[in-house]
Amino acid sequence: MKTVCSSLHRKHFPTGELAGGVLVRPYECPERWDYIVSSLKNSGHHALIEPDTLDLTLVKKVHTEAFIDFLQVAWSQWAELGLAGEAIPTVFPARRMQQREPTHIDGRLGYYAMAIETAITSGTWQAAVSSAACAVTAQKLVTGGESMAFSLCRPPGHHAASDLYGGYCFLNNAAIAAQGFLDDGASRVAIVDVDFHHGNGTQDIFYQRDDVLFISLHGEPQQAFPHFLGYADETGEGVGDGYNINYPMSPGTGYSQWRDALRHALDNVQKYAPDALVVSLGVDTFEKDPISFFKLKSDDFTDYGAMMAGLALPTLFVMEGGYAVEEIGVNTVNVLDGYLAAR
Ligand code: OKP
Ligand code: ZN
Repeated sequence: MKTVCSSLHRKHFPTGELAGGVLVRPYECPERWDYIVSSLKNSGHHALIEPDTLDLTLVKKVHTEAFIDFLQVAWSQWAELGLAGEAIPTVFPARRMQQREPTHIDGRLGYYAMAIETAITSGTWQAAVSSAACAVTAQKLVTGGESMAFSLCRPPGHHAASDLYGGYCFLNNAAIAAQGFLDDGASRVAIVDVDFHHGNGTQDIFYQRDDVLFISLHGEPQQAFPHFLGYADETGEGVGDGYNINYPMSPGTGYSQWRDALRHALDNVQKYAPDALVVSLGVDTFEKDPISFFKLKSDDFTDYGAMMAGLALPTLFVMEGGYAVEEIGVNTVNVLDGYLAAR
């Protein structure tokens, strides 16, 4: 198995996240990557590949040009003001307010943010680009004939929409990779998002399309971030109607219920008969995850990796969340090893 990863992820290292009313050290931290790399090596996966240069033309099929321009300059525009901290929005275009992009950085941050826990720092853009580059490089390995590949993306991507960042995400790595599969000849791509949080960004990007089936298993929005998307009645729009499927689940959900939802999801993937599968792999469904409420155990990750292999599809695993850092590597590699053993 080949893993595509880049140490440039370290360029994104915000020191503060607003949680519980105080600035805490962000849950989405650089050591997450280190723990995963060390578990990969422990499990005999030594093929770590550097990504190729990211093709921004491909990124622009998923994100707006204005949003990309904003991400590129946000830090320098913030730093020009000589402020003490990291770039965090404070004001939003809420109901009955104008949806016009302001010029001041305070306004621009609020215009493009979907949540405020995610600070922008000097190296955020560079890290986000390296993360998306990993996803596309791994996609090209799969298109080129590898039966599966893993892109160890950091920062994650599934909360990023065409023109929104937040929830630790800037560029939607999985969506960009799915678009890459299509551009390289696939007719249909399925994305299964097993991160604890709803993949609002990915859903939104493909909501009106039938060439990408998006399926998400997640904590119900009434109780879980991102709170404003992820209900079961969101099924797609226009030609995309029927090509978006959500499985929201309540606090305390354990593996037997979660597994039933995944079985249902994978049956839907099979009916769709895609040319490739992208798995948005978050392991924050783990029982000890500090910000989530599902109860999966480490062995359950092996089991569902094997279920995914049953589809026998060219498969790209894209790293998303997981915040029980000491177990993040084991849980992630369990999915990959479960997949490989069952193939
Ligand atoms: C990113 B990914 C919970 C606050 C949640 C943001 C979570 C972002 C998760 N009290 N804050 O989907 O793993
Ligand atoms: Zn998550």
